[in-house]
Amino acid sequence: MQLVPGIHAFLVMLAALFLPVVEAVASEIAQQKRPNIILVMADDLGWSDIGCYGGEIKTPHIDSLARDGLRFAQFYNNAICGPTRASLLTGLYCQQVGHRGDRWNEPKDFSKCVLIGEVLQQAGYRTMMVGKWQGRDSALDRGFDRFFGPMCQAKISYFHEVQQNPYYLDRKRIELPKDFYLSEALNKHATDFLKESLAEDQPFFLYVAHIAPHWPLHAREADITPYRKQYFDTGWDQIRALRFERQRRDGIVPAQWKLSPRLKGVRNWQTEKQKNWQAERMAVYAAQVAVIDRGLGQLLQAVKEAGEEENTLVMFLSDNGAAPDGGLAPMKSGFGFSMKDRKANWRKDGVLIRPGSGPDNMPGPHDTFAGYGLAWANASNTPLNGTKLSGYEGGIRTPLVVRWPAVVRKHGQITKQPGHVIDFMATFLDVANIKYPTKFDNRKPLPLEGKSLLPIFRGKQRNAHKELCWSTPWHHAILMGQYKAIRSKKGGAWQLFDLEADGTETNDLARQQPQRVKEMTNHFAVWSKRVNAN
Ligand SMILES: [Ca+2]
Repeated sequence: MQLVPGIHAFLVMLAALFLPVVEAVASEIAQQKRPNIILVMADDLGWSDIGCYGGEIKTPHIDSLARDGLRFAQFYNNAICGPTRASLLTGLYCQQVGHRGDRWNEPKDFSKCVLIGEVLQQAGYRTMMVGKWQGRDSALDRGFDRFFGPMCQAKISYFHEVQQNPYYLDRKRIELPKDFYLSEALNKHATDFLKESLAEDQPFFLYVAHIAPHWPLHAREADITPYRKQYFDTGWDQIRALRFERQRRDGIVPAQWKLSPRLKGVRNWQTEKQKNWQAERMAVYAAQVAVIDRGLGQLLQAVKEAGEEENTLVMFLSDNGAAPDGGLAPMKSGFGFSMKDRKANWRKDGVLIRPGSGPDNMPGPHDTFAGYGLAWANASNTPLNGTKLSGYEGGIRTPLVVRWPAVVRKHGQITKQPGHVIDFMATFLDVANIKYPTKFDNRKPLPLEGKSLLPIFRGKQRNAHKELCWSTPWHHAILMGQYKAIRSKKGGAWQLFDLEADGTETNDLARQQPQRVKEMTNHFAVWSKRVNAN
């Protein structure tokens, strides 16, 4: 009988010996299960340019994310590069970290925030970034383990180094190879970083901040060719009609919405005198979008080959709506370039730019500098009203496509739940099971403004933001439930739109519902004061 307790004691002792090992293994498994995160952001891409939001530009890889995952029909940014990036990186309204609609992408007041790379890095993630870094310091000082891209302090060229945009690989200043093309270089370095990470056990965060399809219109001839005839044959009116038709068919916009009218100044395509030139502008832009998609394809292929598809969260969005710049008619100058000032000191190699754009100076080549203009921006944002810089939906609404097979189970979903780039920080911390820090180094970050999107990924209803507010370069705006109030920063009356019935903001309800306008604008005033907006 004595033997039994002895064995029992022995077994207890054995279990006690192994318990830490068992726990360690369990914790290692939990550690391994933390998802990888890939975030790809386009720059100045319109709401409907990609195929899965109605566009005719070939984006098979972005569309594959939609097919296997989830599209957000009402997701928001801050209408311009820097403010969107500040919110994306911090989970705060950009005004809270010192932004007032200006161009720098990083927060100015670091005492009040922590960056997404910093938090993920400290929690054991490998953090990597390629692309648009507009800070005056290195991304490696701001929470990233790896970096490739330009320190953007001036207008970019896709083909050459510009004096004030030096390129870095991590902290090393690098010279660009011959036959350089910016988006391809970003694709290559993103894929290289990704493959390095996939070879290790550590979970990773890869942030691909493309600069395309932001002007200038620069693309390789082989990428432009497939689009030239299509845009000449259709024109912007038909492109808008076709995109709208596909959006309604696919359920990305409700049937009762009306197509927003042409933006002021945009003419009927039939009366356009320079169809060749106009078509070329959109064809070059489409080529720039196609290169982004190709890069995503390379990333998805690497993830697939490593067998990491199931546990990798992939997201794609744009930092603001399509940009209105570039003019509506041929011109002899633009973007600071003219015959009097061809900016010999802009490009590092000193090659002069052929200023302006027109039938005798087609966009696309390395020595041109052009934008596609308001008419095509209008088409890029189909069916929404407004452009980049604006508080209308065409300025602030972005596609957001999400694939994460382990969590987003129902394929091809479209959610109407609203979200905002302030939600990324909360989302990434939630999926990685990390607590938002109350203290980081010597900083005391403000409480998060964003809310996790994870419930939406899981197919559930999340508690919606009570309100979302904007102070964009042109407008003040507030969204509460299905209603949005907006006014010009130059003054004038508030407008009110029911976005559920009228997402294209064609029917102003302010006169019919003055009480609602008053209530919403009171909320806006409180927000504006709280975040110190202008
Ligand atoms: Ca932008």
